[in-house]
This record gives sequence, structure tokens and C-alpha cells, in this order.
Amino acid sequence: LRDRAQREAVETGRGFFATHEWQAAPLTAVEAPQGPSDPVANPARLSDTVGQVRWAVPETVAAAASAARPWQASAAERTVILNRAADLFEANAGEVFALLHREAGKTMLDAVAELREAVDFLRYYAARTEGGAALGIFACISPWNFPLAIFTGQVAAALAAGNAVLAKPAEQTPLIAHRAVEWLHEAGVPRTALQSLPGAGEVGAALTSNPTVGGMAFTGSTETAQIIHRTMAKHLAPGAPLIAETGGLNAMIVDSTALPEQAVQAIVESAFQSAGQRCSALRCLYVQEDIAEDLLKMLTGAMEALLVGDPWELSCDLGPVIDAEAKAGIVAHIEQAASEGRVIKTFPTPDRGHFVAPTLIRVSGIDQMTREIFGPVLHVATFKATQIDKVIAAINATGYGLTFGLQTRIDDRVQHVSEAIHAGNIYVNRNQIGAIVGSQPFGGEGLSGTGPKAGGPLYVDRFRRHETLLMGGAWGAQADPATVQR
Ligand code: UN1
Repeated sequence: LRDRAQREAVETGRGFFATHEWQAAPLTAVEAPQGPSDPVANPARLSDTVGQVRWAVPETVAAAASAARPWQASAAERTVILNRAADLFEANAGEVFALLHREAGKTMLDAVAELREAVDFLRYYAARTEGGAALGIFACISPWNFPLAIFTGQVAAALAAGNAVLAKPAEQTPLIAHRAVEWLHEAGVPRTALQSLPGAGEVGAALTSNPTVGGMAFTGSTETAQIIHRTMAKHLAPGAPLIAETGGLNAMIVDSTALPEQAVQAIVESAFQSAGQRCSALRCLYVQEDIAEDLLKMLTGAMEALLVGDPWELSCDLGPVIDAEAKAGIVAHIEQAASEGRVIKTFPTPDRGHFVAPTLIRVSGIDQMTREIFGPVLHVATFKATQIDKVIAAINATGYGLTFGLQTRIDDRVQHVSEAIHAGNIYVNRNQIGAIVGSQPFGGEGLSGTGPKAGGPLYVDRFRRHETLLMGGAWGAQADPATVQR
């Protein structure tokens, strides 16, 4: 049945592919000033205009903030409305897939997983509307790499807690966020409780420095999170939470006991699915010296089989990277490595669109990597059996701690390595992407984020106040002193 629903959704999506143009604009509770408008591009087909976006500007933020009112519905009503939104997202699957392909360059595999995740976030947080009080206005700033799932996850958590939300989607992907907000409004979230502000950095800055904002959810780079943190400290109440999910320099260790086929599949998925544009993606592979030659032979063979191209084709494995700037940065990194003779393998790429071929680069260790390269580029280092603790120390020394992968058949090693590594999500004998709402909450440590994990039991609680109500005195039936945590 699910397959049939999916097939039908793909067919509906095809209707949106060829010609449909979407419109996005600030969705505010009052008439607010607006900025200029721009076309939204398709990263795989540069001649395709996916739609138009009218931008918010700092004045839009000010008007939206004054119009914002915490969501007055009861916890039970919020549950019903968020679940209704989940139904609407599912009912519009075809349009979601089309938008994810055309605006974000997502393959069908990624698009299906992303819709699933957005719906899961809505339903998971819908079940957690009880307890605590709204903080007031919550600002949500989300990235282009999960333009539906992360956008919806932040917004749904803030709404579940009863806040008013001001949401800024990434500049590259305003159209799908706009539709998501329309579905949330249609489900019954009032406009005063959810306003969306498509815009650039100045809109983010206006949100971060607006003293009426009571808390902030952010997913994006570590550097931007640090700027947000500093700005919040200057303008917002000291207790206003920052829930940040940021970058990573994610490693995998493959020792000589690993099952080669399993390791290669996990490596290919972790490094190259979503064209490597996940904060969870594998960036640095450590292979034990004894098996390195054979494993790399298998790995390059598997990479050769990956189909890079227009994600609209169902057979496509790797879509484009998000835009020209992203491509230029990744290509410069590959060229630098090539000039140093460190490119192990790369492939030709389609010349239309912002495509980058999957590439392997040799490094001496993760300490040679100074920053996260957000694309289909995997760095490879080798280690000797006796050096495993050194490798762990080098990985921890990066200061990041998002995902980590281990391929081994030694039980004691699983125990030892997983205890020693600092990372929010540790994956053993499988790929290291694709966290699942509820059963595998996702989030990092150190430079990778503040926690609590998205899709986990503690997440919504961070979006609310927890008051202690103390009652004393001798007054009728209330004579018993009571302490209530809420
Ligand atoms: C991100 O890429 O910003 O587990 C985070 C995963 C995803 C990662 C999302 N939840 O692969």
C-alpha cells in the first residue's frame, strides 16, 4: 500500500515538474514591509526557474515580532492541529517531491526520506505538547540541506511548546518552506503563532537581536552559531536558549576484521548520499593499513557505479550541490589536493548544473582537515593496528562531535572505541547518516552543537519555561502546601 501511495505521489510530482512555478513571500500576521523579489533556481538545470521569492527585510521582522502571540490553543488542541498538518504534508507528497527535486536538488531516495522525517517530527512533537509554558516568541533559522525536515522539526517543536514562531528558511530553499507554512496554517495554526520570513543574513541578524525573542533554534555552520550566540548575549534575556545543531568533521574507523562489502556500502552511503551535503556525512575515513589497498579498490569500483545527474531521474544516485558558490568551494578544495598529488580518485561530471563528482582525497589524518567540506568528497587516511588510540585522540581533538562510524568484528573494540570517542551519534557496522525521529535522536557535542537531540525526548522541553508553583497558607480545600513543577 505504501509503495502504491508513493508511486501515485511520484506521478503527481511529475505534473509539477515541467512547468509549475511557485511563489513565496513573507507570511505575516499583519501587513508588513517587504523586500525585493528574485527567481529561485534549480541547481541541476540552470535554465529552470522553480519560482519567485519576495524577501523579508529587517522591517518585516520588526512587524512580525510585534504581531506575534504565543499559541493560545490547549495542549490537546495543539496535538490535533500538528497531526493534521502531518496529514496535509502526506497528502501533498507529489508536490513535496517535485519541490525537493527542483529547488533543493534531492534524489527520489532523499526526497522520500525527507518527507517521512518531516511528518515524523510533526507527529512526535504533537505527542509532547503537555508540560511547561511557552517561552514567548521562538525564532527558527534552518538550512537548505533539509529544507523541509529541519525547517518543520524546529517549527513543530516550538509550536508544540505553545510558542509563537518566527521562522527563517534558508535563502536557497524558500519555496518548500512557504508551502510547509501554508499547510501548517491550513491545519489550524494561527498566523499570529507562525510567521515565516524568507530572507538573507540581515533577517537572521534582525531575529537574533530582537529583544522580544525568547529563544532560538538554529541549524547551520558552527561559525554562524557562534555569531548568533554572541548577538543573543548582547540583546536577549540571559536565559533565552540557543538550540544549535552545527557542523562536523565526521570520521569512520575500519579495522582489518571489518566485513569489506558491508564497510564499502556504509562508506558510500555515508560519504556520498545527498551529494555529501549532510552535517552527519562521513568526511574522514581511517582504514587499517593491512586492508587499505583492497578496500580502496572496492570503494573506487563502487563510486564508479554511482550515477551523477539530474535528480529528476529515478535512477540518479547523486544530485547536484546546492549552488555555484558551494560548487566553487568544493572544486577549489579538490584542485588544491590535486596540485599536491593527493587525489586518489575522481570522475567526470555532467557539465550542466552544479554537479561535483564523488572524490577520494588522501590525508595523513583528520588533523590535516581544517574545515568541513560540504560535498561528495571523502578524505582517506591509513593507520597501523597499534595506532588506534592515536586515531581516536586525533578525531576527538578536532573539537567536533557529531557522527562517528566503526566497522569491526571485535566486540571489545566496539566497547572501547565507542566509550572513547566524543560524538553525539556513534554508528557501528552500518552507515552513519539517516537518524530516525523517536528511535534514533540526532545531535552533536562540542563544536557540533548544543543538544538536546532533535527527535528525542528532551527536545521540546528546551522550547519552554519550567516554573515551580509553590502554594502555602490555610485557605479552604487548598490548605495542603503543594509544589508543582510544570
Ligand atoms: C544536517 O545535515 O544538518 O542523520 C543534520 C542524518 C540527518 C542529518 C541532519 N538527520 O543524516
